[in-house]
Amino acid sequence: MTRQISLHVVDGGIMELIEQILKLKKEKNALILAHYYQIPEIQDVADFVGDSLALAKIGASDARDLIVLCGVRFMGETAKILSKNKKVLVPSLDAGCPMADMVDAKDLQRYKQANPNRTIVSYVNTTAEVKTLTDICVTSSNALNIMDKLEGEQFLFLPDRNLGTHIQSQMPEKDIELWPGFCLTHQRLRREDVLELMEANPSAQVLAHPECNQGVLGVADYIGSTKGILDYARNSQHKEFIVATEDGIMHPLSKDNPNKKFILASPRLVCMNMKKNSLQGLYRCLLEETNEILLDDQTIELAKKPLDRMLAMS
Ligand code: CIZ
Ligand code: SF4
Repeated sequence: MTRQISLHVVDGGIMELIEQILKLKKEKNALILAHYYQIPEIQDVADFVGDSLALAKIGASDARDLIVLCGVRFMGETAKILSKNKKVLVPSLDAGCPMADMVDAKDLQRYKQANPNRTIVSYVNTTAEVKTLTDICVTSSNALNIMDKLEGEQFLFLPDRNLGTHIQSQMPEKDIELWPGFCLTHQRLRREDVLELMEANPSAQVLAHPECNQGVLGVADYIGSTKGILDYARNSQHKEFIVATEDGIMHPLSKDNPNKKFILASPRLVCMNMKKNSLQGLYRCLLEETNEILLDDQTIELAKKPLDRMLAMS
C-alpha cells in the first residue's frame, strides 16, 4: 500500500510530490532541515536551510521529535548526537563525505597515543567515531574564532588540510599539525579556472570556501563558510561574484540577491554525495520513516562533548 502511494506520487510530477511531502511533514509533525549544498527543490521544501552549525543548533532546539536531515551522513549523525531522544532520518544513507572518511579512528587513536599533548581539533566533517576521540569540533563558520580562543600550545587539526592551512596562515604563532585530508569537490577547482573567469569578468569579486586549495584562496577577495559567503554577498556593494564553493549555494545566493550576478567558478563544483538526495528519496524516508541514523549511547555521549564545547564557544 505504502509503495503504491509512493509510486503514484513519483509519477504525478514534481508539484504533487512537493505537496505530498508538505502534507506528510504536517501529519507527522516533522522538521525538515536542508544544507545549502542540496538541490534547490529540497532547499525550497525544507523548514530551514543552513550550514552544518545552524542545522545542528536548530535540530537540538526545535520541539519536533522527528527530523529529516537533507545533507550528508555526518550532518545526520551530528543532529542525532545533539538530540539523542529524537528520531533522525536522512533521505539517502549512502550520502557520505569522502573527506570525513579520510580519517580512520584507529589511525587517530595511534596518533593520540604518540602525541598526548596535542589538542585534537576536528572539523565537523568527521564521523561520530572520530568525534569520540576529539577535544573540540569546529565548522568553517567558527574555526578561526574558536582556534584563536583555544588555550594550549600544540594542536592537530583534521581532516581538511586546506582549511587547516588557512587557519595556520591567520595565527602563525600556533603550532598546528595538519591531517592530510581534503574535499574532493573543492579540490577539483584550479587557480587557472578562477583566473580565466576573473579575466572575463573584471569587476567580479571572488568568494571562496576555505576547503579550496591555496592557489584558489590566494586570489580570493573573501574566504569564508557558506553562511559567510551568503552574508558577504548580501552586504556587498559589488554586483558580480565568482563563487568558489559547491553549486547548491547558487540557489540561496540568487534568491537573496535577485539583482546581483553569480558565476560558479567551475561546473565541476558539484558534490555527488550531497546530490544523492532527491525529492523522491525525501518523500520515501518521511513516509516510511526509513534511513534512521542509529548510534549507540556511548558513542553519543563521547561525541557530544566536543560538539558541546564548540557550541559553548561559538
Ligand atoms: O559546515 C558546513 O555546513 C559546510 C560543509 C560548509 C560550510 O561552509 O557551511
Ligand atoms: Fe564532503 Fe566536500 Fe561533499 Fe562537503 S562538499 S560533503 S566536504 S565531499
